[in-house]
Amino acid sequence: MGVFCNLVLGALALHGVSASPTRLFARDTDHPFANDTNILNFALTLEHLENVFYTTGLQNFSQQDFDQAGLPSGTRGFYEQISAHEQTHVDTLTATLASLGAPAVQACTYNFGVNGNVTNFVELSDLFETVGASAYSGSAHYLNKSDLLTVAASILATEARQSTWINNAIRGANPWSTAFETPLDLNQVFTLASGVIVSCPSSNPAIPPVSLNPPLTATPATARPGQNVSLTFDASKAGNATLFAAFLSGLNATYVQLNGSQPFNVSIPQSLQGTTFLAITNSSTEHADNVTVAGPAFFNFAFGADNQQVPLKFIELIEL
Ligand SMILES: *[C@@H]1O[C@H](CO)[C@@H](O)[C@H](O)[C@H]1NC(C)=O
Ligand SMILES: *[C@@H]1O[C@H](CO)[C@@H](O)[C@H](O)[C@H]1NC(C)=O
Ligand SMILES: *[C@@H]1O[C@H](CO)[C@@H](O)[C@H](O)[C@H]1NC(C)=O
Ligand SMILES: *[C@@H]1O[C@H](CO)[C@@H](O)[C@H](O)[C@H]1NC(C)=O
Ligand SMILES: *[C@@H]1O[C@H](CO)[C@@H](O)[C@H](O)[C@H]1NC(C)=O
Ligand SMILES: *[C@@H]1O[C@H](CO)[C@@H](O)[C@H](O)[C@H]1NC(C)=O
Ligand SMILES: *[C@@H]1O[C@H](CO)[C@@H](O)[C@H](O)[C@H]1NC(C)=O
Ligand SMILES: *[C@@H]1O[C@H](CO)[C@@H](O)[C@H](O)[C@H]1NC(C)=O
Ligand SMILES: *[C@@H]1O[C@H](CO)[C@@H](O)[C@H](O)[C@H]1NC(C)=O
Ligand SMILES: *[C@@H]1O[C@H](CO)[C@@H](O)[C@H](O)[C@H]1NC(C)=O
Ligand SMILES: CC(=O)N[C@H]1CO[C@H](CO)[C@@H](O)[C@@H]1O
Repeated sequence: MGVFCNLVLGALALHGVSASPTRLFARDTDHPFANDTNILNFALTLEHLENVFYTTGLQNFSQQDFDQAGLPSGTRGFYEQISAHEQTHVDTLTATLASLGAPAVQACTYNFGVNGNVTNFVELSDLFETVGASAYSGSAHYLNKSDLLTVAASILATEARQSTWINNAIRGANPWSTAFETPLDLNQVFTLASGVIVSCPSSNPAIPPVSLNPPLTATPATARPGQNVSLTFDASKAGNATLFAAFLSGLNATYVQLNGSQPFNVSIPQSLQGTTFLAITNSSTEHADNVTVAGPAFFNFAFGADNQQVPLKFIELIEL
């Protein structure tokens, strides 16, 4: 998976590009086995990942490491607070599952690819918080009990604040993307997270609705709106269906039909800004897991107060 960090502002739709608002999700039709305990375990899987990431990251990186990398004063202290929040999220979801009489997943083993470089840690934290907010947004509609929805919404808001602090206060870019966070469906989230998961305890309860999509590789990593990316993925299960590059931004999806053969060349729509996910679908009107063929990939088209492109500080790209 590539994490791309660029931006541009634009307005005009391109030829061959259609934009449509995301459908309002209908409950349980694309994941008929999703239920409250499965979705809580799905969320807990992500919280464990974040918790281990911050706990071990703060063990690995001293105040001096943060200072020497030129990170703003107070950065490590705020990361300590985030780390405590993630532990609390783990504890709360675990206790909630226990109260429902359900087993809770345990932490897995991970390979974060940080390689002892604190700027890689910052870059990945931005990805995890952003994907976390998208995961809660996209899975909320599977929850059945309204009090669980309140817990999920409370965690979602905190993940989004953490993401804002990282992208804006540390990295000098936009604190938000559009008027809406981008909801991701279950397999889409798991596909992104799986890049760092090595293995999970065999005792973990299965999460029946969740599986992996084939990964999507988009190059060059530095492409931005108005520029082309070259897309490759395993299309062996896609049959002869016409495929689309679905750029997911807020509640909008912009579909570009793929022609010819791999690698597909696609121009990134000018109108995109901030966090954008790119999934390959076999539909030009919807983009839930039941029509996702590969991906998503993650882009961060960073912008400033004047809506113009800004570079992200400290690191532009990390490959998982
Ligand atoms: C693929 O072909 C369709 C139909 O001619 C066109 O609208 C679209 O822009 C093409 N896609 C690319 C990436 O060139
Ligand atoms: C995919 O699932 C959604 C509900 O999440 C449903 O509205 C849609 O009809 C499904 N699409 C297909 C092609 O099955
Ligand atoms: C949702 O809750 C209702 C009432 O509590 C229950 O009848 C139904 O089976 C639940 N559905 C799921 C998918 O858990
Ligand atoms: C959800 O489904 C799992 C099986 O995947 C089952 O063990 C569990 O009891 C179900 N939970 C609820 C709340 O229905
Ligand atoms: C911290 O270092 C340990 C030991 O090398 C490693 O397993 C872990 O993934 C690292 N964590 C982060 C966030 O860099
Ligand atoms: C950390 O990675 C960044 C981006 O690849 C690089 O610019 C920087 O020199 C690295 N720092 C160290 C201490 O290796
Ligand atoms: C795909 O198209 C080829 C050539 O038109 C055909 O031979 C093949 O059966 C088709 N495959 C499927 C899964 O429809
Ligand atoms: C959705 O996309 C269209 C076309 O790019 C754009 O005009 C519109 O402002 C977008 N809406 C939102 C809510 O982002
Ligand atoms: C960029 O992609 C478009 C299709 O979206 C294609 O028409 C154009 O030739 C490509 N440009 C380059 C420089 O590859
Ligand atoms: C579309 O993709 C989904 C997910 O890979 C697959 O289950 C479905 O069969 C595909 N539909 C068509 C018409 O190719
Ligand atoms: C055939 C073709 O147009 N290839 C291009 C696809 O996109 C990449 C990235 O922009 C270009 O480097 C290729 O030349």
